[in-house]
Amino acid sequence: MVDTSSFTSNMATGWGGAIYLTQAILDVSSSSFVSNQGDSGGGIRISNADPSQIRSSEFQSNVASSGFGGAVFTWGSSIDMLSSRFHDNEASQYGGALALGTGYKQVFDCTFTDNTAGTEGGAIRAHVTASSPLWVGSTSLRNNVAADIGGIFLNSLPQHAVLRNLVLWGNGGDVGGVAGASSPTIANVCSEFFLEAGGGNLVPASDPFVAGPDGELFLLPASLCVDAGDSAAASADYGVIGLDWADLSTQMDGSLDAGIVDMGAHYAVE
Ligand SMILES: [Ca+2]
Repeated sequence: MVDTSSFTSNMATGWGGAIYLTQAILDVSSSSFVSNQGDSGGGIRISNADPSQIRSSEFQSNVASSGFGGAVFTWGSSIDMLSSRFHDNEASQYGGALALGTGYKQVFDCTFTDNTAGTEGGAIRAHVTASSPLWVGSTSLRNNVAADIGGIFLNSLPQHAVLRNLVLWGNGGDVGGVAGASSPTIANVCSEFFLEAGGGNLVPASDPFVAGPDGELFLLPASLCVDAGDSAAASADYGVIGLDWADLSTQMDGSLDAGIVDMGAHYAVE
């Protein structure tokens, strides 16, 4: 267990700049990983580590110098990524912030900004199959960059991925997979691009975000993404974390989310 810890400027010539864990459970909370570097998993690399969790942590400027997952690279591991922020991480190949391999994967209430991948998935690249599904909920992504899909790249069988209550802007390709792949379930998503008909998906006319002082992606009050989410789904997702979205804010002024849930990541009010 890692709690309230800082890992800064560590370097590995192999996997996992700060942490490499196999056949054990990773439980990280309220910690920061800054400017660490490894071949793959610039911050953390885990394999066969069930069930692992990363919560309320920050990953900034970590680098996968010759492989995958600038911040975190997983394989054979179920993992919950909860209420964490990923900024300016970089992978030479895929998964600028997260490269998620086999295993059951959830990403809830996370913020991804300015992450970069050389190939696929500037923010997230996930391997998705029936036995390795992916859920991404109440998460915000802006200005992530990759040669192929700056936002979320779904490898293999995207129909086993569910994306809901997300806000994406400036990723130069928000969600995608290999040519001809099946479609994920996309619902109540606010995106720069038309992603999927129906399901409450919206295309705002301009950038819906305003950056907060600590790397938050707040929503502009008049944005289409406000009061447009799936409240029941958000309640289920935040329930995993033991939180209620109505106690959190998507707004720079700290006003609590009321009425219908807002799309995207939520933030604690100081
Ligand atoms: Ca609301």
